[in-house]
Amino acid sequence: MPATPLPIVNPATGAVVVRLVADGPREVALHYLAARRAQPAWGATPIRKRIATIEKFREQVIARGDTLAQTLTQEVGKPIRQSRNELKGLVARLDFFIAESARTLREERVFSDPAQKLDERITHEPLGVIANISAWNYPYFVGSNVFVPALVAGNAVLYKPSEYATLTGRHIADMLHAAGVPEDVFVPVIGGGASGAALLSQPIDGVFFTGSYATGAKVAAAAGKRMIKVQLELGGKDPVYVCDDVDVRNAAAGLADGAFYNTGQSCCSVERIYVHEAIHDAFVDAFVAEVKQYRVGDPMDEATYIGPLARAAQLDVLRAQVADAKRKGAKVLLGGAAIKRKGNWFAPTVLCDVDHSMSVMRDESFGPIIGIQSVADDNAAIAQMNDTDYGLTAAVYTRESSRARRILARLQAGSVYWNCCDRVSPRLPWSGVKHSGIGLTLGTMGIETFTRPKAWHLRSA
Ligand code: TXE
Repeated sequence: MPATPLPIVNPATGAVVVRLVADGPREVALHYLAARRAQPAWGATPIRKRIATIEKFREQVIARGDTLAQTLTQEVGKPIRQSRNELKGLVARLDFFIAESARTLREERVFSDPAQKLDERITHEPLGVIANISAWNYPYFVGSNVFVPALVAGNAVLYKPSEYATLTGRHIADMLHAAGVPEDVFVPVIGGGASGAALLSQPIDGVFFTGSYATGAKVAAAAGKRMIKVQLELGGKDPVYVCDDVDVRNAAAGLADGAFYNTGQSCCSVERIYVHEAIHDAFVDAFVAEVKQYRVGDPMDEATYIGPLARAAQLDVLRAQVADAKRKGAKVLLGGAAIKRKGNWFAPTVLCDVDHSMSVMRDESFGPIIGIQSVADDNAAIAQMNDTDYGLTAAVYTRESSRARRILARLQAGSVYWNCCDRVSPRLPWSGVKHSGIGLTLGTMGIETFTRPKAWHLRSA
């Protein structure tokens, strides 16, 4: 079979950075065999030694910070300051796993009765060889949510970075190997969808995926037949409701950042805003004023806030959403079209007079575009926020905590926010409902998830 070329393209310029070759079925099978052979010794290594490799990996991330940030910006178009923020966040995430893993995975005695001479215990066994099929929007983050606790728990990891974040993925592999993780225990698999599919055809013990609902459904189908553990972090259409009692300018500033940070390509980017009718017009004015200040331009420039889209294909999705919304009566307050320059550029776009007949309020946009809809009251807001196939995050802005709690309790989402948005904490589980996924990462539950519990019933003679 001929080798599949994998050109790495800078999305800000359209220039080819480097030409690679994707791993085909044969290479993927060899990677799998190497990982299978190496896993038992890694699983038998004391956990404190495995954690020590993550401590060394943390040192590498800090020491190589500038190069890592530049590669990320060159490869996915993330503005350089935001690339550095991602790395800072990565270090905080590593700190969490380093501090919590040994305690979370220790052997537990859950029952003991000397009269019956009985002891009941739980140990956490590694799953074995797992596939980590990852995304490009926060490649250091979303990968580390999986491969760090998976390695600490004693698994071998076949890591497939997104084809849009391949160079970033290779940096991760270099740093882990330099930190002492054996090369056959963390194995990068380079390529696109075909390499991912080849990985799924190997007799792996689990698959942990971040990406689109459409691909996630294929991954789940492949895993279902094989009865292996499957975890999916998929898309979102994350809504926010702004109540009538807020400081309008503060709320507008926070939500514009939530919608446009990372050029609107975060898992938990704000994708739709519902505003109480009493403050709707004032909020829209403040929001548009905020977005107008954002600097669009070369992502390597320190002053840039909005860069190109990582994937050219998304330009058509955004164009179609704007055209559909305009046809159905939406008003374009800002932007509304691609920017004519080399690379994948779309102008920051704000739409009002939108409703749920429009794709922009129901389908994932994943770009610098937002619809703002007026609502009559809290009940109307809740109904609209839940009117979607997705359920990753949802937020409410209000001064009143009891009102916030009442609303948040009724929202169908894995994470809910009061007076904040677009936020992930290593201490809290990260999960979605409906088409946003199954399973979870992060929190101590996100460490346990890479193990299977073994139940010990011990009766002494
Ligand atoms: O996703 P894909 P893409 C959403 C977002 C984005 C859209 C498409 O809306 O615009 O998905 O992004 C691998 N078997 N999110 O194209 O196709 C692929 O190589 C096995 C939201 O990046 O789902 C990559 O490594 N693997 C999300 C990974 O799957 C396959 C973050 C994801 O690719 C495969 C990213 C197959 N048949 C995208 N086909 C979030 N939660 O933030 C592809 N892959």
